[in-house]
Amino acid sequence: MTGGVSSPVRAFRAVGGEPPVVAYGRGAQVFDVDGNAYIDYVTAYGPLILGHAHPKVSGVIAAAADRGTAYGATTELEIELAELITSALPSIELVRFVNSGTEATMSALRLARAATGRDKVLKFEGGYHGHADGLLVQAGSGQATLSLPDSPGVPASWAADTLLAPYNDLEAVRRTFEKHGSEVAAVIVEPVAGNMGVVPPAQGFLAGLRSVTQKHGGLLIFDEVITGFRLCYGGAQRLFGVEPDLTCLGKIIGGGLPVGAYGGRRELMEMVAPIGPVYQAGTLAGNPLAMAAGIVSLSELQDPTAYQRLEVSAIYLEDGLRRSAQQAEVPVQINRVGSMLTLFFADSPVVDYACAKRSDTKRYAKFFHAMLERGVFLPPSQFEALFVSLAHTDPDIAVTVDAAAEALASLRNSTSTEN
Ligand code: KE4
Repeated sequence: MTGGVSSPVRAFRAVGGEPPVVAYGRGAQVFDVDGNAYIDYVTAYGPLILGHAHPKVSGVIAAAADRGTAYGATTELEIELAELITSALPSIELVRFVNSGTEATMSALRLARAATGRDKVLKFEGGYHGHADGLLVQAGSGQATLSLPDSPGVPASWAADTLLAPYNDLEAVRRTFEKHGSEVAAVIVEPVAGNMGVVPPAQGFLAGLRSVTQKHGGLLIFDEVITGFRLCYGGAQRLFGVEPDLTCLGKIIGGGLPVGAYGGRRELMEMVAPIGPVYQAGTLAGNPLAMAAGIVSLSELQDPTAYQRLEVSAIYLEDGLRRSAQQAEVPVQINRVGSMLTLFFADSPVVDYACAKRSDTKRYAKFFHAMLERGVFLPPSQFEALFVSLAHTDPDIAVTVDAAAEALASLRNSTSTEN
């Protein structure tokens, strides 16, 4: 396997060292093949809001598998998950399931280009929307970690059709639209950025994107692959009260199995095959195992206390990390929205990718390993989000905060230039 991984960020290239091989997970913990236990805040980069191997999730997957794993035909499970999604996110009148977040954003962009007859797309520096060609232009996440501003193999013409603006810079977006407005098919945005580390939208930013796209006839696409059902049951669009034209989903809606989805207004989604001419397809799209896992995950999240419990746990963690950094006199910035957060080794607020990149990534690497040695598995990159799940208990967070206090204190005496 290239790099010994199935996805680059898992190789620990940004933090160094040999990544553990995981044997199994249970609740808030993962266990490696050497028997080491870790309190896990990677949570598979977002899907596992219920924690690892939740008995209800594992149970429905087993039951669905007993009946078969794929049919190449519609099942009632797809219809049930589609109904859960369309009722949770009213901006989605019709939805199409795919197998990953990448497929969801790639398909949504193809649809936006078809619907508008335009080619250009605007994304944000540090925004990551999967690895479809046109989106690997100064992407965040792995790209930011590997500091590959543009991936080789992406045709120059694709880069030319992808416009960039700094996240939270509405003026830059307006200027770009003044110049290219008639060519822009869509703006695609993470309504809360998770792939430059967590960066919340500035006041008015999302509403501003909504009005500038409406003014120029482009579509607004919310990439809610992370934020969908993470921040609240209706996603970021409910939390911030801004309705996109198209929404991309993934992660949580598959309960840890391969899934993605895109959806929006009926007249847009009816342009997609087999009703309309925009082609998109997938052998295992809507497969019964992922649908069953997604249904039970969303059902658990309908518990009215679920998001409150996540908020209380995340605040407990954020406060503990902040206090530990203050005691260690290590300057950090903590950005948190709901149960996703990032601790940046930075002196000033992180409001966009340029700020995030000024973080002391060497210090993050030291912190990461100091925490791993103490049984806490953080995302192996400064430019990822840390996720709290419903399985993280107060004792788990207390252990995490104690480990952070020791880890940060050990950093105080070492500067980032030391090896
Ligand atoms: P996938 O193709 O990895 O299922 O989804 C792509 C994607 C799309 N949109 C957003 C906002 C995303 O965060 C992602 C994937 N996230 C990354 C890291 N945050 C997944 C981890 C990985 O690449 O291994």
